[in-house]
Amino acid sequence: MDETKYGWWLPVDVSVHGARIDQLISVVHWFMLLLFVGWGAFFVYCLIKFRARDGHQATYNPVKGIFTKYIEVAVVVIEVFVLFGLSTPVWFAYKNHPPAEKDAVTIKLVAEQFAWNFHYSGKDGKFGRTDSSLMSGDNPLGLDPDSPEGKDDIVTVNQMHIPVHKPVIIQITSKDVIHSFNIPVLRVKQDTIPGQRIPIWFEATQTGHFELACAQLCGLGHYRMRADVFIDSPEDYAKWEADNTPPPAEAPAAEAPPAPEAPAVPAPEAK
Ligand SMILES: [Cu+2]
Repeated sequence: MDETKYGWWLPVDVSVHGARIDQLISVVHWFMLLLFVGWGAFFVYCLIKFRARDGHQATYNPVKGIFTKYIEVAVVVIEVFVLFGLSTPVWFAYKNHPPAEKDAVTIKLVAEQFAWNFHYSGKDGKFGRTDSSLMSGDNPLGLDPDSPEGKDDIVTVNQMHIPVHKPVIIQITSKDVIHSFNIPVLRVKQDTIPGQRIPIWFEATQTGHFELACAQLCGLGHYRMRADVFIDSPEDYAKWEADNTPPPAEAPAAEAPPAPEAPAVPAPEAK
């Protein structure tokens, strides 16, 4: 993983939609800093101004001042603006504009304690049938081996490969408890809810090796529930896909080699 992309501040943003989110985070934090310093200074001013001293008793009565009232109203107005004027439009712009499925790479993700199982549809673009009754240690997604669409599917654990400059839609769900799918560099975070398939999307702007972390305390192994995120160039992605696609004619190929051997073995026995 490229550790240099993570530091004390926000990690590098490698998503198309992330800039507006970062801008929002920045506005909110500067505003909070202003409030913190402003109200802190006001608090210290009150401590000094109304303290007990020689010939003067400490006062606890509310002081009616028109100036602080103006400040309070201004803070409320700014907060309403931050919420409805800045945050809501950013949220709507992202949530109301999912990429078209035909232009995107669609991946299914099933989270479990404590791993991320990715399911790629493979070359045919169709996901094989999955069934929870088929789930096992070797088959974490319960992929039906008889499903024709599933023959070329790719299943990975804790490894996510995506192409750069192409929208990606991930249909996320969970096997057991609520987890949270969080890739900080892509500015995406979404809870994974058992029984629900929730789409989340993004488009990466640069290649690299990053990290996906579970952002919801989900059990004793939560701390190690992470995955490697590889944002590949189109060529590297195609190569990865080709290298990891199960051999297309797996069943006939497996039967074919024993066939020539088969006569050879009984032959000596026959003699
Ligand atoms: Cu988790």
